Amino acid sequence: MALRGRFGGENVVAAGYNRQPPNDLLQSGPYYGFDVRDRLALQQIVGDHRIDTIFHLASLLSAVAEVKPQQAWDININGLLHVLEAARQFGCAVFFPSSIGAFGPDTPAIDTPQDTIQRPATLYGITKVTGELLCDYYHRRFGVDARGLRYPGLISHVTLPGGGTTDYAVDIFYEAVRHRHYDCFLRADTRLDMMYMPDAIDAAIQLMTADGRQLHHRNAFNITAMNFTPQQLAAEIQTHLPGFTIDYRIDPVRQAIADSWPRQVDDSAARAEWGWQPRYQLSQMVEDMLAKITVKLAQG
Ligand code: VAH
Repeated sequence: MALRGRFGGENVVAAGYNRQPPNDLLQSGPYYGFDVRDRLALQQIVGDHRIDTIFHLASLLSAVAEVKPQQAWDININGLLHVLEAARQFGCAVFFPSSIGAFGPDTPAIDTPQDTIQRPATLYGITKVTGELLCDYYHRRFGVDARGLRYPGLISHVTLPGGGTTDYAVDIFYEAVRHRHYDCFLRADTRLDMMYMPDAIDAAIQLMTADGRQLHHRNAFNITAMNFTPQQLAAEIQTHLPGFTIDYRIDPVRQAIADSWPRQVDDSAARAEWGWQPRYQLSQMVEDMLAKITVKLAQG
């Protein structure tokens, strides 16, 4: 919907598979329900609509990918390959969402450099590193204008959590509004980079509309907006909901995934090469999330 607000409903083709699309998406422009592993369906849509840029977001996330690694490889890699092949065939640009999950326990965890070791410990992270390499290959070998961002945990009041390790930073708001209490599956001191969804969307559009000649990197840019622990997030929520309490019931799988990721990345390359500058910090994000989710839950 953000792309339609920016470029016009009829100029943005939306596609999805797993979830029922919201009515505003169905009513504001073309929508297709199909599996990104269906190469022919993808090529048909890209060709018929003369797509010029593909924002490719289909992926299984970190925690669910550890449960279904073979399916995650199929969706995350073969889906991307089909997107890159369609881009090669029809001359499209491609946006690829990588992740801080593309780093692993051997990566410097503080001020993680733009160019550093990437040996992720999860299948999800392996698909993200592979995706970055594949996108750069298609740019070098076939001239596809592929660009990407290593997103931190993304926080949205629109999309419900989808099986990621950073889902706690969304779940907590629903539980805070509903029950004034949250049982967090990560340790209180688990520090991770995070970003509010409006910033994440703006960053993708800003990267894809930047002058490609100014880019020294492409896949993918480190990017972050804020950095906090569950304890700090809970404390900020308590400034708005004084009765809110949090407990910790650790999920060892997701804790191990979070512990393998950087604590805080250096995103100076994104700031220098295409002017990245986040708008939302912790307090503004919490205030907006609580307000939006209060309305959402009141509407049923
Ligand atoms: C996940 N939300 O938790 C995603 C993201 C950095 C985290 O890649 O899997």
